[in-house]
Amino acid sequence: MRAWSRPVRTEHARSVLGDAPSLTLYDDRSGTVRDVTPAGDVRLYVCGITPYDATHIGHAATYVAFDLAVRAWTEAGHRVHYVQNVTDVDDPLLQRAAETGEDWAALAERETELFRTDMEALAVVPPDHFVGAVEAIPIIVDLVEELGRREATYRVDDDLYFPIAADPQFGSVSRLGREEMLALFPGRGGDPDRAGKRDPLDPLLWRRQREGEPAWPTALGPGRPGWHVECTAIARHYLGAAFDVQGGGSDLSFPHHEMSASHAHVADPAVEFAKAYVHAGMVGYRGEKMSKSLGNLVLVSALRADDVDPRAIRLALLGQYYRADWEWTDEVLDTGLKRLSRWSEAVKRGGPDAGSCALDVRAALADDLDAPRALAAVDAWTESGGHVIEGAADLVRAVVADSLGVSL
Ligand code: 5CA
Ligand code: ZN
Repeated sequence: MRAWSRPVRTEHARSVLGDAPSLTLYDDRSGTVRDVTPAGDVRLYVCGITPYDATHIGHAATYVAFDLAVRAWTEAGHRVHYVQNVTDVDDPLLQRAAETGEDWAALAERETELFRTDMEALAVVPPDHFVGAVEAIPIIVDLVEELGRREATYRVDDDLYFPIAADPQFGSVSRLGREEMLALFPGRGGDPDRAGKRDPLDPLLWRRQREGEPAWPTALGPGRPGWHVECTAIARHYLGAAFDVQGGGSDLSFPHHEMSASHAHVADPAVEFAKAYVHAGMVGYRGEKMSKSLGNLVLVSALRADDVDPRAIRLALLGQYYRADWEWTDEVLDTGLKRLSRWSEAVKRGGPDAGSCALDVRAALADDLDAPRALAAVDAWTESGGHVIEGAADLVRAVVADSLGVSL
């Protein structure tokens, strides 16, 4: 499906400073911060939205975090191949549509469109391929058939499941113990109690058509795909094997990224799924994880409708370290608003030499996306006073635009 418009890139910082340093990221699978950047092109997959409600600040924080990575790689001279899915058919979407009486496809289309406008307002670089589950059904079916040929599918009634026992590497992505997995599974889309499963943790691959549910006629029979296999199929099809980074919020580490990787490991045991698994922390609001299912949402579109400058929203997000869990509050937004006005004034006024500020911003981002440290470097320049040097404000503007995604 269509993505959204690309924000303008000045390229000025790169022409003045040359290539930014190589990006290191915390890889959950190895438990270390490491250089995840290949020699040539970078291949990135980030799990996209399930479009049954509007983009909230938690989603925005996750996509802005991976946007910093895309920008850091681009500034370092890499071409980034970026793929993101849209889970445009799945239980939560169908449930919401049934509750409100809206057509499920119309709901998905409307919320996906709102997501596009929110991402564009936040100056998030769009993926090269923005792929809906519905349009991906043929490649998902191909993958399930491949798993079938490897004897890694079984029937429960007319539905198809994946036996986690087929994957000797199962558990290597999240590195959780079985008890922890069993505790998380039901709250994250799993159905441990379904009668007939070989293992309570086995995930659904293909759901046979039910009365009143959408279904597609395929070689697997009429039905719709399971969630994890959707991302495995889309990532492998558009990026190939052993792509560089699989990303999303930390709530996806298990089961979603574990299962997606497991499907891929069984479909082709000779290659890895992703080389690194990177997760953003969970944003909370009023003491709980911000989530569509709990309904404690701060929507990007609602803030925009209140005339909050999206650049201030972005700066508010960048003020939080991406890997930490944090709470959205009025003060977080206020800090972003104040920073935007201080920085805008400062670049108008001009300031001292900005070479070290620009290098500090790039170094902070290359160091596992330390945006708060990058902001502190710009704060220091804006507060430093002293002699106004020609071109200094232009360099600050450029690095803030290209690396941080904020046009002053
Ligand atoms: N469609 C699936 C992924 S394939 C999905 O999880 N959709 S979602 O709409 O629930 O979430 C979209 C993205 O936002 C995911 O990467 C998820 O991890 C992230 N996310 C959801 N809630 C939060 C939150 N409160 N804080 C930070 N990130 C969040
Ligand atoms: Zn996904």
